[in-house]
Amino acid sequence: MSTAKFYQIQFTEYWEGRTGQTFGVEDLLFSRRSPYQHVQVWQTDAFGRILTLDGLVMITERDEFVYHEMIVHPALCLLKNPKRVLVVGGGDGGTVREILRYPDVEGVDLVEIDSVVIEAARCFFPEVASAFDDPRLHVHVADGVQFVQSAPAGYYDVVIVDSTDPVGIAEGLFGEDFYVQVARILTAEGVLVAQTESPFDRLFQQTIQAAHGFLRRLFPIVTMYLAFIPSYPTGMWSFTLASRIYHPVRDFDPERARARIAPFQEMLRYYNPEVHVAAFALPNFVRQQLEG
Ligand code: AG3
Repeated sequence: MSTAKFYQIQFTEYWEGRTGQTFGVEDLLFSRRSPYQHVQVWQTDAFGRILTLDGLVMITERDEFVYHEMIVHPALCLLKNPKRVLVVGGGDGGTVREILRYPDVEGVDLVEIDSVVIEAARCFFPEVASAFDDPRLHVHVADGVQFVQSAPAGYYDVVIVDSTDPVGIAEGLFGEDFYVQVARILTAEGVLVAQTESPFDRLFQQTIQAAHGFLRRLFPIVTMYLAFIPSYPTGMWSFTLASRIYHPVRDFDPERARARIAPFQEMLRYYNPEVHVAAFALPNFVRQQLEG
């Protein structure tokens, strides 16, 4: 027998019919059905460890930095001095890790519905889950929709929605009622960021279009920006940033951003002030989708 590696075991995330991305699996490290979803951790050849929920890639060791830096730093560098941040979803801890890099952030609430996700991340992705012991972090194992409903008005400087796809448990996190509440709990200068799927994938286009429609009624400024995430369906990923006062490009001060990220600049592998501005430049087909 040859000793060459032969990946007879593969994992595929399908995103359009039978089209998808296949990962060579060396081992299945964790597999548990929580009350909400099937949580799995795979050891793969090219992407290192991968966390999937119901067969959808959430994070990989190789490219999680792109998603986590890009869901956090545009908003945290747009504002002068955000102190209170809410993360809905994001139980793997990558988003709060990036937020807690800012010394002047005073408190972060992380609301994750599924404790198994937190457990799997802490066990198999220590570098992603590295901020869980920060005293400024408050973890709530709870339903994000309910949490937001009972949170005080005008409290958070930034709300980040780090959800899975808009199917099943995460559907509410793409709905109008939820964002009405998000708008209520943000400060006047507050900023909302949500992951909004791939503009290239036809599956969720209508959901995202509809979300932009009602967000425009709730916030004067609603923008989309992009990042390259090779392990996600199509590799082209979008985030939506909404705000009442600050426009993410027109009101962005690159020098101030540079000063804000200076204490941890060498940790950043994707975000910089130039990427910030460039990420908001949208290809024509994406612009057209948003114009609906
Ligand atoms: N949030 C997942 C984004 C959606 C990925 N979708 C997919 N693979 N079909 C990731 C959570 C990271 N903190």
